[in-house]
Amino acid sequence: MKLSFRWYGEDDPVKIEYIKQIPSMYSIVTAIYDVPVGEVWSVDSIMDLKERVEEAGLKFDVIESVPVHEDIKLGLSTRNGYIENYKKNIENLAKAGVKVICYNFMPVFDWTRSQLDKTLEDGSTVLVYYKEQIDKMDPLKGELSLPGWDSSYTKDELKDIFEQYSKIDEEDLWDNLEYFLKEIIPVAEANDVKMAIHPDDPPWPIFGLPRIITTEENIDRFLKLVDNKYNGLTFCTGSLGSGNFNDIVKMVDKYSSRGRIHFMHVRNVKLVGEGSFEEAAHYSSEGSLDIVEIMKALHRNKFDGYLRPDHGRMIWGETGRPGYGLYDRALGAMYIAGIWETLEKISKEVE
Ligand code: DNO
Repeated sequence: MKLSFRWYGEDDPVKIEYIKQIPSMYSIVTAIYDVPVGEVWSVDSIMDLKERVEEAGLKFDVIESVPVHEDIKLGLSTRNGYIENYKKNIENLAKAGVKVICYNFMPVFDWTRSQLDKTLEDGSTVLVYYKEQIDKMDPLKGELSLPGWDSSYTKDELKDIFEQYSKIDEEDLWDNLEYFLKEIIPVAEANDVKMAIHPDDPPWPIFGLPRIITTEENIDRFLKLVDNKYNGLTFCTGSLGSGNFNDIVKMVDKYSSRGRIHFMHVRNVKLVGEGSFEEAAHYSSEGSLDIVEIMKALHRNKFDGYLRPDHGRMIWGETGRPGYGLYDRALGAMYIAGIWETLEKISKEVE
């Protein structure tokens, strides 16, 4: 297991030097943020980023994300140009030694929550998703915008994209994903870069838009679209775990034993009624997931991919990017590292 941490570059209130101070931290997960979705990242900008990460004493192995242009998801005739650019990005990142690329195939919106700063009893704040609040939201009206969303769309553009998606159902989205994978996975393999799709968060359709990377059945289908280890997963425990229909420990066991998990996002989530959830501290009893059992499943399958603590609460007066403060993610990292160290020791004692 290679412990890593997401860093948003120089604009991140969390300094890379602070990340390095977390014991056993191995690598940084980052991206080039100032290039519009669908365009090619220059080799120079990638190399500069690599240098900055390595200067801080960390590895530059994982990119999260190289976003997929909406025309690819929609299957428009313009997709081929964007797919060519995507291949170029894989090649350029491989030149810098990148080993894993995380991406997602969620129409229009990435992760979605109804509130980013819900105060818990202990005074910490967390991201929450309350179904009744989401049901009242209309992304086409008002100034609704969340940090995971691509804010470059105007309301008119958004209307236009929604209109195009109204002609697309889940099966079309599967076809468009398959088309994309058949193009890019051979390039990823030739460049020894593992592609790792991030599941949909939350794992069900939102705002009438289809979502498909949601359940065990669908992930099985996804892996078969191109049955090659370069076509793999970012297994996000919190995203998939927001649906009570997903047995997270079983899924981690299954996909890690098959060598299809290249990147783990580990966080806890507390299910609070049908279709609603609150994010929680990593510690198992704080949420609905058993983090120890998840780590045990990875350990028994000799997981040697990358793992990062995922969203944390805001604690100790920290302010910053919702979900991506330093303190609670660092606590999560140490909790995970502690479980792993214990499992390593126990397995050596048994031998
Ligand atoms: C949320 C993240 C996601 C993830 C993308 C991958 O915190 O896990 O935004 O980066 O879905 O493309």
